[in-house]
Amino acid sequence: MSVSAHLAGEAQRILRDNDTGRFIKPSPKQYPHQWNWDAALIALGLATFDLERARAEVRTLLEGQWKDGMVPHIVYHDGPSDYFPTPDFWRSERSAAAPSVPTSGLTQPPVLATAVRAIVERDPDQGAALTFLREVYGKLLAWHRWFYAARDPEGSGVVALIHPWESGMDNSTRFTGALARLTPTDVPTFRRRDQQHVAADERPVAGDYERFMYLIGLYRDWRWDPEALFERAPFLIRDAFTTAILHRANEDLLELATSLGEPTEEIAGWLARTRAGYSALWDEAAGLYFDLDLRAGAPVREDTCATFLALYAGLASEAQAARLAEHLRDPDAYAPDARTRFYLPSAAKSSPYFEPRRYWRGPVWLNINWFLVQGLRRYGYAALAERVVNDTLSLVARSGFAEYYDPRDGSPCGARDFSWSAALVLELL
Ligand code: 9YW
Repeated sequence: MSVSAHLAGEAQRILRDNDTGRFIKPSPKQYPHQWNWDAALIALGLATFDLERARAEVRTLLEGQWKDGMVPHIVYHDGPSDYFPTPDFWRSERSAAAPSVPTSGLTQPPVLATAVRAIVERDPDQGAALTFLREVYGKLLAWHRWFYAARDPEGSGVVALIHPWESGMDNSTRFTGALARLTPTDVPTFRRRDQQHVAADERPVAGDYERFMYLIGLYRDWRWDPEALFERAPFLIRDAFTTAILHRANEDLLELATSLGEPTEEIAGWLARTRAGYSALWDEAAGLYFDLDLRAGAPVREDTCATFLALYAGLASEAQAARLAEHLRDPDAYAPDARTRFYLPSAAKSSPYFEPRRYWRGPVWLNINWFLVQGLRRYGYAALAERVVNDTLSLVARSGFAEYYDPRDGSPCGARDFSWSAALVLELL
């Protein structure tokens, strides 16, 4: 059997093993509920071999959608487990917009419309594909509308996060400054449970975790009201990463609208708004995109993998893309050298905060590699894209489908048999 046939078989096995029947868990033990962008990436991988199962994953995620359009970051279909936060910690029922199924009160990067487009376009039965699309289209549109209304009420074109968890990159080095400025008071009582299945030095430090809980405590007191959150949240960051994913998802949503004969003006307006606003994040001297910390009133001058998502979204000019590609080839920043052997460390090696095994502060993540590959191909950097694909496949071949990997030696970190790692390898093969 060829190496790729073997990897594909293993990847499909992991997705089947993590399938609870209603949704696919991110991993066997660590994350026993349905996560938002995990579900979208999983659906994308499922669409390579089982379209019906891919559609089901989208439907179950959307069961958690709030009445105001937000698709939450965790949906607890089966109630509590040994994962913390438990459903009751969020107090989401304090919001009139919450659905009947228990969910978190935050959102996550909106990859879903991109996955839905793949599911629709790959279906040989276009009649069935359009029936499915009609069922979900309005929900996707409502979520994107919520993003622009709730998280960019000022119309800047760049959406803001109220919690690091919303980026999906919880303890990224780009949040270190903003988190350090918080003084947690009245933190709800909690007991961390994330270290029971994964080594403590591969997880966020205690100070970060306390701040994550502090923010949730405030927001649940404010009944998860989007206006109050935007006005008062002590953590408010206009995020280059989420905005790039949203922009790309809007390109996909526009295509889907066209195939249904739905109006496209509103989506075209969002695309124009983000295209105009995103350029404000570019720092010409550094040659990088930086988030904007609205509470500090200053750019977040941290070099992380998030900067490359502008390529995925088509938001960079040719000249900006060339600077980013040059940066990718720099061994002091991201390129493999004597210190690291694999693309793409999640934070630049030159960052004082770089930690090669600690979660989002240095390890390689396969979803980030997948976004990067799409972006490099989009701008014609085919050789660099192939290098990232090869690194991704050799990580999996040597260390299995881990949650993340140490870029120095490719050893596995975090959970094993991780669903989006499996799904995205199916996409890349
Ligand atoms: C946690 C499920 C989620 C991902 C996030 C990742 C992590 C949950 O796991 O967050 O408890 O730390 O950071 O991106 O969606 O895989």
